[in-house]
Amino acid sequence: MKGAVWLLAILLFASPMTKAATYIVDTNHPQASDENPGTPDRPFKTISKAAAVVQAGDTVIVKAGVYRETVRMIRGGTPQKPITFLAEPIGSVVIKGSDVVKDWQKADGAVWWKTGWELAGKLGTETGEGFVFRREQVFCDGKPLQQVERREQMQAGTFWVDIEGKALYVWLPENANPNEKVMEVSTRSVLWAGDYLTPFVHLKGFRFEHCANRAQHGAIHLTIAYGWLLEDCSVEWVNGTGLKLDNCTNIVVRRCQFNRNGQLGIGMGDGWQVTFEDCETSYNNWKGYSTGWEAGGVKVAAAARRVRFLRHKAAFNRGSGIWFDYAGYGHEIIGCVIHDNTDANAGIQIEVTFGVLIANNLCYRNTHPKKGGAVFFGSGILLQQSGFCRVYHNTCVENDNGLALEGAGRAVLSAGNEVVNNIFAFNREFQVRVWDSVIHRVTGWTFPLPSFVRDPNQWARERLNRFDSNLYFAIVEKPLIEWGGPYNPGTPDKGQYRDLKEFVEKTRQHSGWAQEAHGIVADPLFVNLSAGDFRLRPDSPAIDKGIPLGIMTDIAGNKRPQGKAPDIGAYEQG
Ligand SMILES: [Ca+2]
Repeated sequence: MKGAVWLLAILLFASPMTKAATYIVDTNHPQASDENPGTPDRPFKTISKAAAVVQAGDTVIVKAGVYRETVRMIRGGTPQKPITFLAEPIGSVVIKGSDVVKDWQKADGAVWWKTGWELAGKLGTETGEGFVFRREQVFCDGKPLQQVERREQMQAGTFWVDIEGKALYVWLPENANPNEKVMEVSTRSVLWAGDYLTPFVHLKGFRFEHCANRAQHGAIHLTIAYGWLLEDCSVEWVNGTGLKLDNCTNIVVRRCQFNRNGQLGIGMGDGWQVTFEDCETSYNNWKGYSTGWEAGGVKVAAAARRVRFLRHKAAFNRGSGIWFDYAGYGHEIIGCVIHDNTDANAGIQIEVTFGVLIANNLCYRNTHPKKGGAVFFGSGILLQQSGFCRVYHNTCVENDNGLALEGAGRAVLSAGNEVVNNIFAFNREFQVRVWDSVIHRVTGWTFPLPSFVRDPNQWARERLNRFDSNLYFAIVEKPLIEWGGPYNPGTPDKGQYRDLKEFVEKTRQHSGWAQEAHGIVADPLFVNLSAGDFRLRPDSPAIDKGIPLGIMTDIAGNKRPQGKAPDIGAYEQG
């Protein structure tokens, strides 16, 4: 016994600096104060206080409540000793960018106002329509009011900011009195921030709301940060972007929702080794930012490398579901469900990006109004000036176009893409649309070949894009494939094809090898098309018609292949 006490004393004495601390934050505790030591009996009042004192290896437990503050990390952890912030219980801690505003004065009629209002001035030169230049948000009992541009546009359910007069006006639903409601107005431009001085931070179970961030800025905003883990968090009803990762590396985001944000769910610029697992970005861009600029579910811009979206959901956004744009490579989009996005360039949009694996995804009912003639928009999957992408085992249904591949317009060529074992069915315009002036005359390749290109000579020969073993079906009598498109100067196989026989023959005549030698045209026989159940019926013609590609599971996690060969599409039925 005595020996054990001595051993304990020696251990404590030998490593006094490595003992991890646990701090408690509990804003609703009667004794809560930032002058406290952060113990259960004498907890901190704010999360910011905990962030100011934590060291590597420490844990901060935040108790249920609303926290109206910005947390800026000062120190970080290490791989072995991360700093952990834990909401207890999960989902009970709401970090809000809004403040409660009281003492409204009556202006006239049902309109009330606050004078001396100076929050957000004009925010810059972002493109878009409507009120994208301002970032106030007003919530009445948790429900957003709609912003109007001029006083005379006010009606029940709206607010207006008089910039020059420095006043905030509200007109509540049912002409209610704001002094009898909980009125929250967004005032903080970031809610949690970290950078290269604060690596290895874990956040678990927090909700973020009401941030007055501008477009392209995240309510959670990390700059050159690394080693962060976000789990079971959500960001909703912020003015700009939910989560922004600027040049971050080795980040994991798991089971988080970034929904109902003004511009974008998730934004990234540069960075590498970032994984999103089982996350969601839906109902974003309610402010109406330009969807040709940056808005919708996800946009990963600039030279990001190896960003992975696994089992991601992106639905009902105004804008593309997942958009990779410019000079990135090595990404993966696997097992995702991307649907009902409007004003969507595509469900999955790959722009000037290389070596992306796009497998086992469902892309359905994504649409675009196509004002201005970008006819390849509204596609389930869109590859623009992108190369060496592998598009395997996807199911693209009821979009404007199933898959579009655009090659012209930039110096970079769309070449070396493989589109194999996909279902393109019930899309309204074309099942596959290849708009490409270069597909038949590929010239120099300026990017290094991806590592999965084992035989450069073979790939040099096949720098043409390869389509094979896809299933096509249209309900109306119209061409399935548009091949060549108007950019094309005219090659023997350019044209619109209603059946694959002619397509196989024409492409074989032109290039010496056939596209879609194993393709089929048939109703895929989904379990329930109108209910969005795109599993295959036992009598589906897609069963066992795929080419083995090394994709060992399907979208539901079932083993692939089963039976004699892989099934075409996202599901392996048997
Ligand atoms: Ca099979």
